[in-house]
Amino acid sequence: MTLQLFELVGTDAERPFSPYCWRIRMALAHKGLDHGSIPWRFTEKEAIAPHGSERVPVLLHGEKPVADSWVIANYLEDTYPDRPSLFGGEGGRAVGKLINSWGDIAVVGGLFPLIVSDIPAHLGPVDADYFRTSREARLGRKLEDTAAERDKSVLAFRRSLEPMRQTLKSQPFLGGKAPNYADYIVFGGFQWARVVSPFKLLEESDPIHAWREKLLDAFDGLARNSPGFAV
Ligand SMILES: N[C@@H](CCC(=O)N[C@@H](CS)C(=O)NCC(=O)O)C(=O)O
Repeated sequence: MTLQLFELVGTDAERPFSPYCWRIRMALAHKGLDHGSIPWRFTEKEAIAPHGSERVPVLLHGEKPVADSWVIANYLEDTYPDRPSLFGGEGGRAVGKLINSWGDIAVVGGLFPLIVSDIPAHLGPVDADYFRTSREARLGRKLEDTAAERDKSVLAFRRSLEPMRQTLKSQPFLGGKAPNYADYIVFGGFQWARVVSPFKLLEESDPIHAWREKLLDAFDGLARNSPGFAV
């Protein structure tokens, strides 16, 4: 297999859950590129260190490593220009950079406190310890204390998505008539949540819910068929 993707998993190697790895899973499907998957766990730093990264996703193209989801998306776009475009041109790529930052900060960052307490149950003991210690240091409190507020804090998260909601009122995808990498950036966060947490993030009446359903079904249900909670 020419393309191999290191993907974050826990005790179930068939349950990849990283939001950034999901961006690349969707991007590879969009380009119609077959690839292998190398399951990777939080504490297996030595497996990716030789490829110059402490984090996943890392894509191996033959011997060549490419790390960081945004860098990988650009690499795929430039290496396979004859395949369906991830950005729809240079303007789309430039605005995609903004969506990437928004996806990291508002979407992944907004989802994090809502679902973080559900993640350790998916990890083996060593990874669960690492995860709890590192994330509690980041949050400045126990994972469970964050979870205790989530019925209230989800309302602020939903409100923070208003620019996207307004956009989806007049076009089916962030990419326009069809999804592109901008959609996969945001969807990666929702798929991360779906894989690890039964917590309900969106009301059924929300246009973002309908958008998420369409992306769950994309590429023959790539995301829907991956293990997760039906929320
Ligand atoms: N900016 C990076 C972020 C990658 C990232 O944070 N990956 C997480 C998994 S979701 C990771 O590998 N964490 C390792 C750790 O926490 O030690 C990207 O877009 O690829």
